[in-house]
Amino acid sequence: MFRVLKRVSTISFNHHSTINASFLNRKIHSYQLANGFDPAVLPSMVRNFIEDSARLCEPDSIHICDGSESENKMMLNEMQASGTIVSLPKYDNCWLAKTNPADVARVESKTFICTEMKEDAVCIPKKGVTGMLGNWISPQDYEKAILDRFPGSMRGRKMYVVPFSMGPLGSKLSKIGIEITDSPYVVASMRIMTRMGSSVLDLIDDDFVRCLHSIGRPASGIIEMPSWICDPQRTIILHKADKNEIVSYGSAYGGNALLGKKCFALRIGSKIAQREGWLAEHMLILGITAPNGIKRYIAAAFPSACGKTNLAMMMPTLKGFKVECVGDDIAWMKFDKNGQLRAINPENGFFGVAPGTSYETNPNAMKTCLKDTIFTNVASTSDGGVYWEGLEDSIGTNISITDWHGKPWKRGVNNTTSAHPNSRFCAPAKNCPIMDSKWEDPEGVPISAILFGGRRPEGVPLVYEAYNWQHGVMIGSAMRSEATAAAEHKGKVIMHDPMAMRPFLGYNFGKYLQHWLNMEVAGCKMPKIFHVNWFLKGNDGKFLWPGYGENSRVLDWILKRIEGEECFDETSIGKVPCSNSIRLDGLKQEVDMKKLFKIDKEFWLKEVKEIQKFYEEQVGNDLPEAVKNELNGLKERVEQM
Ligand code: GTP
Ligand code: SPV
Ligand code: MN
Repeated sequence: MFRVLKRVSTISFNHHSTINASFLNRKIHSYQLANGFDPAVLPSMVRNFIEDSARLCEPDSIHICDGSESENKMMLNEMQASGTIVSLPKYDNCWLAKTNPADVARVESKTFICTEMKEDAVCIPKKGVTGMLGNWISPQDYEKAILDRFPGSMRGRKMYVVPFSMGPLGSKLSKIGIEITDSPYVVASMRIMTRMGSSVLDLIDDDFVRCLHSIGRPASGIIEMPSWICDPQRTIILHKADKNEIVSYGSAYGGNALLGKKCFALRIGSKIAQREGWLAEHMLILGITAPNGIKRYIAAAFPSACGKTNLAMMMPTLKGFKVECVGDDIAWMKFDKNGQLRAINPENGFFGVAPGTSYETNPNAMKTCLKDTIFTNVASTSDGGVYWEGLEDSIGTNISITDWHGKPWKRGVNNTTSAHPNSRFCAPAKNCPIMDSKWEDPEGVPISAILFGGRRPEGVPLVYEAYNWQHGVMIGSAMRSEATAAAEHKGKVIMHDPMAMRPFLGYNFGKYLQHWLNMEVAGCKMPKIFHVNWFLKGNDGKFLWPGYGENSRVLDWILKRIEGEECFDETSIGKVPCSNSIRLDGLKQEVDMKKLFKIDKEFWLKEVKEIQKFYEEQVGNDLPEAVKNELNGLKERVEQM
């Protein structure tokens, strides 16, 4: 222990290295550079990062990724050899990974934001209350967490250097990162989810986000599942926004390990956005064309596993409408010089929830993952395909199923699910048949409306509109939703998930709300804000609204509102569709519009109380006055109902 600590104590894990370039060059060459890449061509900051990481993690060799087809093949071969993936011969270039059952979702409780002052990272909760809007770690504990885990963590392994761009290469809205990892699964996934490889190295200067990732090495020395090494006991995900630094240890799953996604594009991204005056949000972006030919773009923030991918790829049931996809998870949005809000999707692929996805609910997602896709924790079929809950009608009776643990599984016999509820497909965006022609436009697409929404089984109507921007910000801040399988939360409790950003905030939530309020300046065209809820349930526990493609009926009303049609009634909570303004023609099932739009005084009095409690206990003094006033306004209106 002492020996290790002594050795690493000479390394400062930061980018202010003073060692000169030629020395670094020699040091890097003393590792075996697996693909013969000449590190001399790299900017010194990049070399410093690689060198510091290599000295800390002690890999056997370093591989600087070029993103090529041949490199990807090598990665896939390596993973097949180690049993991390198996091929799915039913499709074209598709693969299935099964993880250690202890590494299946994001771990929010082990995700930290590091700042000198705690209140810069998180709101200070009321005495005796546990804060739920992010976890803070001190710089000292941050360093210690790294030194407790990383020294020698890559021994016997290859260290991959993954240069990637969040956003189209060269767009002014894009940002560059380098992820260092010892997981070929992460490399192959990053190649799908981001623009990755030599073309990024060509653009790189000293301004990039440093992402260090190791799957780790359990302290016990016992590796339970050699095909999926991880260290769940010591998993930790660290962010230092002012240093543009992300450090992740112990997990290879999704947002824990594909560091461009939640860690960079949302947590570090939201902090950069605050500094630079734009928004980094957990939002899908879609384009919708109405039968009259007018096209609008809409962004929507729903919490994890609450319908973003489905809405982003929707097949409208209303005739004459067309939806096209710009992105399904993250939006970076900035006002242009004409005061128009423009959005880019910083990602290059989809890491989508598999269960529930089918040709009935989301045919475009099904088509997207027929080739070049890595599936994780879904079930497999005897004819070399995939299976999950929701695909019951799509497989023949002669086909047998192997569940995500690798055990034989029979529907109606086994009382488990065949696929893990957070099982996913990782597929390139370009495979989606309805990608928008402007999805890679470096200028971004113009946003006309922002939707908030969550899983609310009761009380919250199908759709309502905010009275103005400020009211909309309050609605976003008050969002709540049923917990899902995307993180470690158990059960179906209704949790606060403001702006769908609770797990992804990069700084103090009160300051984040103030930043949203500050976006409203003279000369800017503020998008209209709506709240939607596809998840109302009847007394029988069934959804009251058919959802999926039928959500086009709600988008139709939203489009009418964007065009200024007066198709609304004013209520205490906001503007709701006036009677007959939501089209129901051609709907295959009866829907109870009364229940879908019921605004119950008792329910909303309770809701207001709950929001007030949330503000007081969780946000405290950091709550902007304007948001407090909006809640008071809501309270008064509800009391007068
Ligand atoms: P993340 O990738 O975790 O951020 O999730 P997401 O917000 O993209 O959610 P996604 O679209 O993958 O949907 C998650 C689950 O919700 C799936 O099982 C869907 O089948 C289900 N779902 C999506 N849209 C609807 C809808 O309109 N109605 C109902 N009832 N379920 C839906
Ligand atoms: C989410 O949880 O919101 C996801 C999946 O999109 S992950 O990439 O694991 O964060
Ligand atoms: Mn998401």
